[in-house]
Amino acid sequence: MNALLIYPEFPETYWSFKHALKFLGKRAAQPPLGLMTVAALLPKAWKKRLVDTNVERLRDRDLAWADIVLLSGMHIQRESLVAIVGRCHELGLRTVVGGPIASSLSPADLTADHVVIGEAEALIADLARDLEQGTAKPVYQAMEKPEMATSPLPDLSLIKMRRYSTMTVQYSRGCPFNCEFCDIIEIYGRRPRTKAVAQVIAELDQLRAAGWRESVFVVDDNFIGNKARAKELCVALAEWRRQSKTGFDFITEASLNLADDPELMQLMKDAGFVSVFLGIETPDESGLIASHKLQNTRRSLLESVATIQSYGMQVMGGFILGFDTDRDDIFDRMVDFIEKSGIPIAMVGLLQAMPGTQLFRRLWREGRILDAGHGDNTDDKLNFLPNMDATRLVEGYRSVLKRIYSCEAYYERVKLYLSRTQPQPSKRTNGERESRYRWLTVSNARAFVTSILRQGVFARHRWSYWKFLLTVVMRYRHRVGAAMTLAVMGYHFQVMTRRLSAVSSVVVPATDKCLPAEPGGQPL
Ligand code: B12
Ligand code: SF4
Repeated sequence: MNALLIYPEFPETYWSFKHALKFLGKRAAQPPLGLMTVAALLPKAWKKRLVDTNVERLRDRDLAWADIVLLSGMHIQRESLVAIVGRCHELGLRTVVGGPIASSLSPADLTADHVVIGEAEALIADLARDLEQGTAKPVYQAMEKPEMATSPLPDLSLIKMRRYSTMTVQYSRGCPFNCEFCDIIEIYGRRPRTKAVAQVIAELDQLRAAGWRESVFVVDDNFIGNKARAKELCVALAEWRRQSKTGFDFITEASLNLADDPELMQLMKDAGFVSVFLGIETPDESGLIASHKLQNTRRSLLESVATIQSYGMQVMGGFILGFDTDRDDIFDRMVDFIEKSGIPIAMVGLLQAMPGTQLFRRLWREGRILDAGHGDNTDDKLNFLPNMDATRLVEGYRSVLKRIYSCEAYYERVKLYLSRTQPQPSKRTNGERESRYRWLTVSNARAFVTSILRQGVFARHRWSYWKFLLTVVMRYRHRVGAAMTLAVMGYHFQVMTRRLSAVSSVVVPATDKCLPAEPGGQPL
């Protein structure tokens, strides 16, 4: 069998980082690890090719080569996915769709011949056999959450590595918490399952052998879901960095209770974690309680963020507007919080009721669901009827983005973050201080020059940019690399915010368009 694996295109969003990636000469942030894993699970005798349409074109001759097409994706990639499936069907090619999108939308919406819901490890052998024999079923649903020990070394040979800014490895799946709006726990479960440490080290060795030297994103749903296992990995990572003399910088996602564990933060620092994404969601405690995000309550959120930053880790934050508990003052409170947090990359989204979540089920019971949504919470479209007046909510959301991504406000946050991460002797490499110029890779040097031209010469806000650079050089010389990277990221957010603000009309959902709520059932 010739198996063609295809990753559909992402639309341009806050999360695409598209305008920043151009500076680096990269085409996408990360490769499709799901498809690379599926490829490694398929029979050895099959020939495999992978086309990520975010970094290359899908050519007719790729399709002509294939006997079967396997696609993966998130909800947000639906439009591109359905178009590719249609193109395959015109050529008489059979299609299989898997990945998180298969958990969010009904098989009929995906239009593929075969849909696989859930993780592939336990069911791929059956699927491959049925495809070979021509007896494949329309829908395969994983009945269990496989142990991660069964997850293979992803097939790195299939991707064009240099076109991505970050490589990815996965240590665990699942999260022990219970946030109402979250679909992670519905798809990957609440029991964190981890790979063996040796599996992750093998993945890093593979990346190193392929010549990768830049950042690696540990794409866990919650890296500290099982703290003991996270510590075990950190110790091994620090040792691996020392022995292999490879200074990968690691990025990951974690819950805010990371701030409660100094040992874990120190181990993460020693292992080379430079950045962590936290779901903060809202400064309003009643919103946190109502959405069951209890791990963020009974604490000072600002202090927790500052504690994590003090271990040299940049905090990126996820924020949500549109909780039922939000009042008119939520917009000012959100901006005030973000300003004080020193979180440059603050991903503020409108609440989305993702199909399959507890939130979706509740709102549907309450007759407030409009549709299955579109998978992107950083545009301004609502898929449910909010408590607050919808126009007020969308306008308030736009105003928050405008305020936090104005050049001045953004650079102030970067400076605040830099001030909290003063140079400390790093224990990363056997007590030696790492080279302060390690960040100066070819792509970073290219980004630096492009940034000077685009942001320092041609941009309207060039004076804010120069003022920022001057402060960095005078006060935070040890963090020039981090500061430049953030300046470039800021450019992406500024472009996206300008676009969103340019849309003058607010599309307000009509109250009579809600999906009918039938007792006992679910719409999807
Ligand atoms: C890294 C990551 C990203 C990266 C991009 C990675 C990439 N290139 O795809 C970044 C940070 C850019 C990103 C962005 C976004 N992301 Co994201 N992301 C992740 C994360 C943390 C890891 C993805 C990964 O590599 N997983 C590892 C692989 C091995 O797992 P997997 O893909 O699930 O694959 C397994 C199975 O699904 C299955 N499978 C997968 N594909 C296929 C195909 C076939 C044919 C078969 C048989 C099986 C199969 O087998 C695999 C092995 O078991 C996931 C969470 C997660 N646990 O996956 C969220 C996740 C995929 N992201 C999500 C979202 C919502 C987004 C955003 C839309 C954010 C937003 N709020 O707007 C944006 C969209 C990007 C954009 N341009 O706008 C959601 C998707 C939900 C959904 N139902 O669609 C997830 C699940 C997180 C969540 N909160 O629920 N993301
Ligand atoms: S902490 Fe994050 S991953 Fe865990 S349940 Fe809450 S939103 Fe989901």
